[in-house]
Amino acid sequence: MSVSENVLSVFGFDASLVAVKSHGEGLINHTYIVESENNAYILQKINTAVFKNPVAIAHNIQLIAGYLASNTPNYHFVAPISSVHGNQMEYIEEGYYRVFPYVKGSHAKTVVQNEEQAYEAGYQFGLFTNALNGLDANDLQITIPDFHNLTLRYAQFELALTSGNQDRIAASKNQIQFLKDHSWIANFFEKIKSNPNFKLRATHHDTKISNLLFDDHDKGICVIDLDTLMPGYFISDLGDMFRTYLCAVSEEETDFSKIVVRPTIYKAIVKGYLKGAGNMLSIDEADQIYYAGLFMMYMQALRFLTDFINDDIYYGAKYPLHNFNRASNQIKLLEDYLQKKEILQIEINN
Ligand code: GN1
Ligand code: MG
Repeated sequence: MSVSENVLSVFGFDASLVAVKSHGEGLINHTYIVESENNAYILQKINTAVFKNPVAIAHNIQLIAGYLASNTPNYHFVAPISSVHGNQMEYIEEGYYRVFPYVKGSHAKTVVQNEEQAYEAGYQFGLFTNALNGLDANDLQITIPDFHNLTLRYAQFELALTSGNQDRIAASKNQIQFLKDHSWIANFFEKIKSNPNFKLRATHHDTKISNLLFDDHDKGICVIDLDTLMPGYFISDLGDMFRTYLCAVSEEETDFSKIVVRPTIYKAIVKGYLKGAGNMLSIDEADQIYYAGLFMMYMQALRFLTDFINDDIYYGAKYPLHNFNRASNQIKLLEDYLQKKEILQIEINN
């Protein structure tokens, strides 16, 4: 997909003076880098099949930009650039677009290579939620209803088993059985939802490593991609770090022998997160640090397998077994994580 001259001009770019290239590996939005002679920008087209109310995204970004500016003015926040009409988001040719400045001297990573990077990411995402601790999370709008509602994700999985592609259901027999056998992970989430000591917080909901910008010394500069910023529980952010950093290979890996949880990375994430979070977590919340990983790995396995059974309607697929493989990958990760429970808990108590 390419970007039209019209879209570029709404954000003040002259198509003959900029170079536009696809950027990043996100599954949902289309992201481009726009380079002029002296500057670079990130242009994004929002996927409106997923984000049905893009105006909610713009509302949230503006709300927290204002909140951070008055409460923690030193916090590095990347606000969108206004269009020639003065808007931070524009509806052009049946699509919603926005532009961010490219943060100079920054780079993004696709995998966590060492403990220092894991600590730094944990720290930055903890700091982010902590900086917004005083904001009433209910003032944020919901950009994707029930996004991390594991109860609903389980119900969607069960529905797919009755109405989905029968051949794909048959091919997924083992994965389906595994997910059913571990439905206690979904049941436990119900306890969390009804526990008043679990606070609804301003939650990022997509803490993969490429959503943190690093400087040349591998220190974090700021978190990016605030489309799924909504009220949520801390287990979403901490859990997605476990899900995406603990293993040296990603959810795309199909050689499952490489899927191994690294306890030292677990310890580094937790240390960093708790440092950034300060004393924000309640005792009940802090008791569920390990559960955060179960929650996110299990949910992602459910989502990938459900999508495979539903003929890839949500994520799409680069090859026929793509979502099947990603689900199997996440199940393998969850198995190793379950098996290492004791070791991981010893790590954080030391
Ligand atoms: C999607 O598009 P991306 O990669 O930022 C998804 C996340 C999943 C992730 C899995 C809005 O994120 O929830 O964890 O894929 N985002 C949405 O790779 O569904
Ligand atoms: Mg994202």
